Amino acid sequence: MGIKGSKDVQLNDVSKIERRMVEAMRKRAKAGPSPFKSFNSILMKFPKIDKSFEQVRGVFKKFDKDDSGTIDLEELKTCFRELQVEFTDTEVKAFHEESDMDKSKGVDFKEFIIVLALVYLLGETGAKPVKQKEEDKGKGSQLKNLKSRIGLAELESTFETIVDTFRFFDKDGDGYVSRKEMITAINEASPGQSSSGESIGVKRFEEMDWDKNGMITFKEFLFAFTDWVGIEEEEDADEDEEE
Ligand SMILES: [Ca+2]
Ligand SMILES: [Ca+2]
Ligand SMILES: [Ca+2]
Repeated sequence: MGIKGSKDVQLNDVSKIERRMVEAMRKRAKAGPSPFKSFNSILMKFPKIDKSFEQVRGVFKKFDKDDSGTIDLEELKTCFRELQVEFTDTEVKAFHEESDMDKSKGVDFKEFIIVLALVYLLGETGAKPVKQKEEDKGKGSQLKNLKSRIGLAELESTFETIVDTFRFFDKDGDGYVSRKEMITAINEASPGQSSSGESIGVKRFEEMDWDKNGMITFKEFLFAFTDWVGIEEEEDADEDEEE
């Protein structure tokens, strides 16, 4: 009687990268609570975050060799090679697929930020041993390489800020933001207006839950976050939904 392990079905559908990402978030949560105490303190970081994302645009353009507006798999392989981010071809392909949110077979600028964030987070957890050259020993993780190569010193702190923001929402530290957690966080941001806080929370949650599975992963969070801070696509400006 009863089907054993039916709860695991969903987990099996989760990609390896997503699982590693969830692990990375859980590890952070164990280390302590988010330094952010209010949503307002997060909002104050937005201009700085936006600025560092804009710096990534130059990197994106550099690796979009054919100027197509997206980075295809071959271009991403070149990118990783030149940044000396050491992942196997299979892994680069997985990163590419994982970050291609709209499954358009190319990584656009916003999706490229996801690639870099995944590289940063997963490189850092040491989930996979990284071969380091003798002269790089002691200089640290892949990100250090990444950072020095592309000269984006602010990107590391931006990713940290966004991870801390995610952790502000992920109250129970399980590596996902649930609908309830989103509503709680939004309510904290506007105390005394619990009914509007709740509907805003639901709206934000639905915006962020890209695959509509009832959980927000860090990837989904980051993807929506790039809109929050005001990144704009160069060509087709997204039509804003009515508030
Ligand atoms: Ca391209
Ligand atoms: Ca959670
Ligand atoms: Ca989801």
